[in-house]
Amino acid sequence: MSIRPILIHPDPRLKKRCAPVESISPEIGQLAEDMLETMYEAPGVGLAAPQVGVLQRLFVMDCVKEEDASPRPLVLINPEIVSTSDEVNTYEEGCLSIPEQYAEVTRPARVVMRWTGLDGKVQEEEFDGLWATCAQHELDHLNGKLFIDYLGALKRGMITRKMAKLKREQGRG
Ligand code: K2U
Ligand code: ZN
Repeated sequence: MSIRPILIHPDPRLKKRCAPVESISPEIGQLAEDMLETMYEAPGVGLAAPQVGVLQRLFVMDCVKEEDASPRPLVLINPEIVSTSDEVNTYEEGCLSIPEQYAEVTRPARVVMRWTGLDGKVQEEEFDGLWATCAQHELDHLNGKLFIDYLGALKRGMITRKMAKLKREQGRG
C-alpha cells in the first residue's frame, strides 16, 4: 500500500485518452489499492488512474459520506456509460488535480455504468446523487477531460494560470 503523488493541472498526461486495461494483473490490483489509499488520504470521493500518472482506463470511488456508515470502495476497470437520465443535476465540483478550485457543473442526475471488477466479473449498476456526479467526473478523466473544460474559456484560463503559478512556486510535478 502506498500513497502516490497526484498530478496537478496543467499536465499533458491529464489530457490524454487512456488505454483499456488489457489484463487484471497483480500490478493493476496494487495500483487500485494504492489509488484507494491515496483517495482516502487526500481526502476525496474518487480518483482516476491518469491522476497518478497511469494512463489506463480505471478509477476508484467511495461516495459514502455518512460518518457511521461503512465505506464502499469501488474499483471500476474499463468503465462505460450504458445510459443516462434526461434529468440533470448541478453540483459544485472540485478536482484533486486542480486544488481549491470549484465550479458548478451540470450532468445527468442518474447514470447506468458497466465495468469489470478486480475479480474479472462484469458489473452493471445505476448511480444517482454524488455517486453519479463522481462516476461521470472520473470517466471524463479517462478521456482526458477535466471539469474546467465545461466552463467558459475565461474562467478556465484563469484557473489554469493560477495552477501553473502554484506549480512554479511549489515545484510540484
Ligand atoms: O477526480 C477527482 O479529482 C476526485 C474528486 C471527485 C469528485 C469531484 C466532484 C464531485 C464529485 C467527485 C474529488 O473527490 S474532489 C473532493 C470532493 C470531496 C467530496 C465531494 C466532492 C468533491
Ligand atoms: Zn478530478
